[in-house]
Amino acid sequence: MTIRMPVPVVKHDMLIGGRWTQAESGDIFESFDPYTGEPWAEVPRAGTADVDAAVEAASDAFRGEWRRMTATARGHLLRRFADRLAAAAETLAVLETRDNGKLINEMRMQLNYMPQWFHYFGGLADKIEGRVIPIDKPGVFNFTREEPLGVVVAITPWNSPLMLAAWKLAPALAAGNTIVWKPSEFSSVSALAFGKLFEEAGFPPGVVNIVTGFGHEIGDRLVRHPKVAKIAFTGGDATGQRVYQAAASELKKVTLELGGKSANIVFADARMESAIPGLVSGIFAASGQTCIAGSRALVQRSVLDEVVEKLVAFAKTARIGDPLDPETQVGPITTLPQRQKVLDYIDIAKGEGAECLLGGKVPEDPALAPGWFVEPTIFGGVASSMRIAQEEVFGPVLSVIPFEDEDEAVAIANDSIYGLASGLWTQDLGRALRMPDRLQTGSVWVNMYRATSYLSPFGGYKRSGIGRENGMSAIREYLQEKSVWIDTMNSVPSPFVQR
Ligand code: TXE
Repeated sequence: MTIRMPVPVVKHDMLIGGRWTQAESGDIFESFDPYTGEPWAEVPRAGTADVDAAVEAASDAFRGEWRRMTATARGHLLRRFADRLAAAAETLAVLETRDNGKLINEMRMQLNYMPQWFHYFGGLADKIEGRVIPIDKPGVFNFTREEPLGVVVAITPWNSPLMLAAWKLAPALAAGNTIVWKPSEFSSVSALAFGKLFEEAGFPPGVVNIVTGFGHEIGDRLVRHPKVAKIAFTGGDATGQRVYQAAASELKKVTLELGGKSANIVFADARMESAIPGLVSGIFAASGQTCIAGSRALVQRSVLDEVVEKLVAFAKTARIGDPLDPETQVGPITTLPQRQKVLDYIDIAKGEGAECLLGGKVPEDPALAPGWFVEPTIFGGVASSMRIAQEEVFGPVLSVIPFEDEDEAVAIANDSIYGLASGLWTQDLGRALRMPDRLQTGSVWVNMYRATSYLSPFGGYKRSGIGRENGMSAIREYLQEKSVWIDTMNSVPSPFVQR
């Protein structure tokens, strides 16, 4: 048990056009520490006037020095940012943990890894090449250019605030776009510290702007602003749908990453020493607040009793506590409404007849009472048709669903509106190669879970999203191709016939 020293509440500014500023209205909102349940920071509550100012600044920056900079110089800036980020990793990790309650170990891992995104995409900046097309028309030279889109709006959630922003900002900047970033109203503090590093690295003013505020107040203006070319969004699917509809009405491009209901499938031939911690890490790490949470454990019936017994025994040992304490394994839920949503789903599962095998409530330890905790919870007796097996809870709640054979495992795994990720535990090589072809998800992990990299594409099938983040595919999401035609023969065309 750690004793936290109280920290003074700090008032932060947001970043618009290279200026650190309050909202035009002067309004602020409080950011809460989910472990203490107390406000610990004050953040500007941007309104539409601030959004307009940020988009104008990004639009001016897009046409200014940034646009004239060589791709090599742009890449160099991104790599300089990566070095600044590496130096600030520990400070940022602590800010993230205070603001969103995720484990310090997890945030350290994310922050120490994050510079790679800026090194990798910085390296790609000057490798974006057009093509010369062997065009079929005599006397014509045809080539393509890869051009940035313009102003990109990045809208990010609270669960991994900086990592999910890095996945958008690094490729978007490498491609030559400018940014207006709106972090979640539940986790804006680390974003503002991140913004300072762009300044230190030497990015021209207005290339990266950060507006803090509520999605329901400024989200629509951000998405619909006529000078915004693209929206890169991570969040819930209901909000994603709203963003997509607003973007569609203005014909804007989108990348959407919208969560899931991922199946973590254990076959009887699995190495149980790996599979059991794999199931636990899939759901209880990050208190289940990750888009790739393996919230459905599909277990082959012949080993169901053994797996459930070991799973419950292992999960029982998880240490719940202060997320800033490196010994803690399960931290609080980031937001109060989210905790209520998790508790509501626990009631729904009980009402549907699922059997609560572990947890299912707020911890009784009085030391944890001020924080927004829910105990790691495991339900047995779950049928795939139940709401607890179909809907994203985004909390430490695991549903165990039995299956007989491979066909049934595939049918249950794919019985979801989502398709973000799946996990598979088996020692059968044929099955390890066969199953990824049958699972309708953007990522499949075999004998591992919850791995992502700047090198490998990430995104969803079905309602889990549109487009890909990370790897070579990601930079294409922020580029548009232009075809240039040049007559090389001074020919005199017939005005009435298409060339
Ligand atoms: O997310 P929202 P919430 C899921 C999870 C969770 C649910 C709701 O199931 O319980 O979503 O969480 C901004 N126009 N995920 O309400 O609303 C908002 O300010 C434009 C999955 O916290 O999706 C924030 O910056 N933007 C997930 C961002 O959208 C709007 C991560 C995400 O918030 C907006 C988080 C609007 N009208 C939650 N309304 C994942 N995929 O990892 C809100 N926003």
